[in-house]
Amino acid sequence: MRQITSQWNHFGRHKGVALVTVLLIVFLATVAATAMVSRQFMDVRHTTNIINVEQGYIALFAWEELAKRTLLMDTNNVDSFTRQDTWAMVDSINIDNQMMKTRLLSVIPKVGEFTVLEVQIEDLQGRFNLNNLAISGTSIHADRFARLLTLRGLPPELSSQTIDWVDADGSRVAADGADDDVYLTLDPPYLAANRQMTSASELMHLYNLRELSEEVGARRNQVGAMYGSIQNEGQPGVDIALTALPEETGINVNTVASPLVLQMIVPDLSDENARELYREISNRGRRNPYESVDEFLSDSRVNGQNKKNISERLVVSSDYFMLKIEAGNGRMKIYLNSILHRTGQGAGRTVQVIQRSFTKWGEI
Ligand SMILES: [Ca+2]
Ligand SMILES: [Ca+2]
Repeated sequence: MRQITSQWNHFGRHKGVALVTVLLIVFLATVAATAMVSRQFMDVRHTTNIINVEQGYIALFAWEELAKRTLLMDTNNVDSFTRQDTWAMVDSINIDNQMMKTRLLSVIPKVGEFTVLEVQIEDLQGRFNLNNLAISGTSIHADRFARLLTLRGLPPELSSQTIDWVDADGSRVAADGADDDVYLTLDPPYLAANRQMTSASELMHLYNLRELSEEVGARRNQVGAMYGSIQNEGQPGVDIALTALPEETGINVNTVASPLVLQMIVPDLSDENARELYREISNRGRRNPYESVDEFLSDSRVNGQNKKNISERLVVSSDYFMLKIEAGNGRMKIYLNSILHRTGQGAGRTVQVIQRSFTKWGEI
């Protein structure tokens, strides 16, 4: 009897081992199958993402082409530019006319599954071009930039340091400047650009803006808001005043980017007058832009100033524009910032893209 029990126990142990082995195999098979399904799912997602991104780029370039043609239509019709021109109908800095915005968005075609969520074409000549500071022989640009810094309570030495950043030599333009001789003493050492800026964000490398301390951080934010990398939540666009363009450019009085730009052009223009004049310029109809700089100078708020000094390097037409697009297909969002340059005259006029980035906020 004891022998039979022992045999049964022996048989039971074997059965237990077989069961565990079967369970182990089932477990391993399940793990392998799950891994395969998961891998397949990842592959499908990966492929979908690649298709989405490629479709997105195609859509962005199609809309960019549309913007170029819109700009050409305008340049063929009129010689002056206002914020009420076709291209400027959508302007997230000045979106008083919501209906206009909706209308323009509705005529921009869908490309694939992508639709435009936000579009803006801004006249970059409504801002101060930092590369003007590399032009020698005129003091008007340096004067305007210094005034801009004063208006925002920024340290005046940033003016000399910006000039040194873009001028060709490696030595300081003034005692409070900073050129190669200063940057080479830093740890790690670096050189000033000593050529035109390709982006206004190069300002962040200036000697007095390079640190990430709390005090300098506030200053960096103020400067960032002036070229648009930081959005002022309460009043977006109120500080917009700076850009970097590849040649000397005048400021278009029909498309000044903010009241701040007007105060930079016209010394002693009060905050209230600047806001009022900016609002008027923004609302001037397409048929009523300033035809000449003299017409702008005849405004009573500008009148009385030293007109000769003010009028220098002011214009009523523009050749540089920034296109900003935010688009989506319900699953992802894509962004485009392009600088468009108009060249040539009459029938030979063309619009070319001279710079592109795909970030949310273009630091241009
Ligand atoms: Ca230099
Ligand atoms: Ca220098």
